[in-house]
Amino acid sequence: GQIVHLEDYRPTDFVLERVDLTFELDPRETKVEARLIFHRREGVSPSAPLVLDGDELTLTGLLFDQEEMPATLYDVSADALTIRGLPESAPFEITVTTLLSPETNTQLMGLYRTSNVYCTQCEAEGFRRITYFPDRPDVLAVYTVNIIADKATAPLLLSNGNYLGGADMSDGRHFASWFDPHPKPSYLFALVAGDLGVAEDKFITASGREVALRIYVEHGKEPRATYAMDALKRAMKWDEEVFGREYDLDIFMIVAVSDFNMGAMENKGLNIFNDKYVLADPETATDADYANIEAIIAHEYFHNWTGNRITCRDWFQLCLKEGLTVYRDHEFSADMRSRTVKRIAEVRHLKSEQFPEDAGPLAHPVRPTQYREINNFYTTTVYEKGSELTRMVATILERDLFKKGMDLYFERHDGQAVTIEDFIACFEAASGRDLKQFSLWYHQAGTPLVTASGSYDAAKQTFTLSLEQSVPPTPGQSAKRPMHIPLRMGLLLGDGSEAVATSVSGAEVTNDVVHLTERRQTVVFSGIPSRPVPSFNRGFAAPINLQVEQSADDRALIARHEADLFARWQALNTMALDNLVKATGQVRRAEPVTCDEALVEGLLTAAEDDRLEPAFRSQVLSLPSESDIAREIGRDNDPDAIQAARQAVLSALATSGRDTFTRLVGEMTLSGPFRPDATSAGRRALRNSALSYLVYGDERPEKAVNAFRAANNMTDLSFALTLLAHRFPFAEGTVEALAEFKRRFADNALVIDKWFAIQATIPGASTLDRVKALMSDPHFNAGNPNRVRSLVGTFAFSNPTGFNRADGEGYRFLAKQILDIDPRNPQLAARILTSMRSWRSLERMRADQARYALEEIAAAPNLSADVSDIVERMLQ
Ligand code: DPP
Ligand code: ZN
Repeated sequence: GQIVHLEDYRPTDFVLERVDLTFELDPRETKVEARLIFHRREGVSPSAPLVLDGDELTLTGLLFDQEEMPATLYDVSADALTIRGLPESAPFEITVTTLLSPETNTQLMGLYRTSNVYCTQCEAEGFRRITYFPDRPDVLAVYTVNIIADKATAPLLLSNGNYLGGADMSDGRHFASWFDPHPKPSYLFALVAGDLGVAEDKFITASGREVALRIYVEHGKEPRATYAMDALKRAMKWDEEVFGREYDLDIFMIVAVSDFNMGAMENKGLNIFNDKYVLADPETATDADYANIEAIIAHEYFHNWTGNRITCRDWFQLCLKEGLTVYRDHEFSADMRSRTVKRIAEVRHLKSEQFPEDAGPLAHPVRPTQYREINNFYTTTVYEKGSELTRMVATILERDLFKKGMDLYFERHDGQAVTIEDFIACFEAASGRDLKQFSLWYHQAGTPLVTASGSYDAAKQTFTLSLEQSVPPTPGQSAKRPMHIPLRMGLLLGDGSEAVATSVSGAEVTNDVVHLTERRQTVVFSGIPSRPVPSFNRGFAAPINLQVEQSADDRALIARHEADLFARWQALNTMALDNLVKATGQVRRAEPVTCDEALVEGLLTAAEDDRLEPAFRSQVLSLPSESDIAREIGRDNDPDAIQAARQAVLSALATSGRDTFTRLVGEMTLSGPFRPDATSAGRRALRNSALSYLVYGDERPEKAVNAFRAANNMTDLSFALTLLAHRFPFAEGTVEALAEFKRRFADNALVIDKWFAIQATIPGASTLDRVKALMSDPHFNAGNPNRVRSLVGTFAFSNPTGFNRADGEGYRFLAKQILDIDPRNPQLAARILTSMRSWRSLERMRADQARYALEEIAAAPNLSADVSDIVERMLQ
């Protein structure tokens, strides 16, 4: 693939006015007729040809104003249809007819079949697999879609917009027509045809319009769409109340399909979802599943304004819609649940997924300037870091001006395809604040490091804070400029109260935000009566790494008294991380592992504090993961040592806290029917955290077996099974529980995915053989992305000791899988390959083995653009 550069952007030569599509659906021979009305853009040379994108298409007809196009006037190549001799300024019509085979489309891009349902996925460049088209997001047009299909197998015919009408035909087929009045880019096109059940409801908008809501699922699964429907209605209401955004069509549809590369897709009026993020009931879905469904239903719905009504000028601007929409769904979940607990979960996710990406060979700016394969830029940097940037704008501007900026964005750019610069300009206009330096966050990759040190002058009653920032070099960017970092912080006095400075000098300070804008800055707080303990980065307002010398006692003070609960969790988590890093060194030097008294004390005090909500206490008890520890260590990592160290610390905590954990398991036990609300979920989470310490503190599997037997919902059941499998992988009780779980849920692929994932994450070298054996299980299906992700993906991403076996077998296994998946589904292969993104931070022997495996992939013939782009960047 060619490298695409942001600086090469220019508008199309021809303006697309209207699109009329007619699909005659057939599993192997679907005929697509596209009637496209264009005119030449003013100022474009009269000899410029019309170039339309295509991918794996069979062209069977080409008309110009309904007349056959002479062969001398067009060329077809592998990826383009070029038409010459077109009118200088008058509008004209091009009719393109193509043939496709949905059934053999294993890439799951364009039009494909899943469980006998026709469906589409067009983002980013899938529409060109349906017809020749100017397939780019700045080409907005109004679409009419006619669908013709066999009525018996496809009684349901859906597309974007509003239903126009339909009728039976004489040959057993029928048709339906849809019209979408909102101009849209081709990536938001959708079509679904098949035989599905439906859950129905309605929503009355703020201005009193009635919107029909429909969620289509496999027949018989309608009751499992109840929670998704509830989440949808809450999302629609929230967007009206918080962002002033109303829905704009008469109908909103969601279709759940079982083969899908992404989580879901925000097609105008017709969202298509991975069924994993729609279907839920207490017996089969965990609390995490419910929370994900709520978040993703909301995310896709919110795209209707941030993405659809206002879209991206080009794919470099992907964060314009994704970062902003993730920010919106985070705020929604925070309002639906506990804001603090939600923030902790977000930060854990950001640090475990985005920080490693930003520190490795795949690092790229939130707004990149070049790509070879756009599918590889649907990254945690674009999404999660992109969201953090929007959050920082909100922090810098504060609530009212942020809202004013958002309102201006919606007003100024509705119906347009715009850029990050346009977005930022709205906040500058609304606030009068210069955000030029802040914009560097979009352009400079890498996680900034802020180093802080303070000194107290008792005579002058001043606290002087020295701050230094640096952004590490990343691929293609060696030197970085200082950024505008909004550092939220407080100064705690010895009694836990917060010091109020009489004046601050050296940096702009607004409320509790210090605006760090220079490489080195000194901030002086006056009127501080005694030596304060600074608490940095409240709410994780800035996505940075922070380096600060702080004693365990100071951290404990923050953990007990900070007004910002997130900062309390952060203090304890940092204490735990420091201890785990130290313990890893002890393991590698063959010294006994020590667990600090302050850590034990801090964790148990918070766990027992019933003024704190259970979900928060559960987060406190959940230690940093093995990959968190590896990231903190940063280089020469030995996953076995990290695992051993973490186990040792866990056991020490289990011993010290046995009474607390036993009591919590009892106190947090719920009675009555399962309810998926955040409060109940929090109690289950705390109970399970406490239970896991008891199980890790015991040599026998009974406690976990009993928990497995007693569980009456999927959260508790899968948690108990995980404990059993991870702590006692070969115990009889584990073997039985695994077999029983599989028997009980044999007809539910989404639950079997949990069964695969639990086994794929069993620590230790022997899990590779287990994973290989599971690939021959009849429930495994190498063609289904959810199955592949649960088994192969989970093993590579989430099993540090199993995957990073010292002998390199884990990497060789992955290489083989990648080469096997790639010809069928390049997007999936490339995504799973990114699990190796931190290979350079491994110790020498493992890093060498990892490199050989990557080189083996790189040397394979006929690699997709997706995989070769990832593997080459990883080896660079
Ligand atoms: N459907 C994916 C998302 O919403 C890509 N747009 O993030
Ligand atoms: Zn999105």
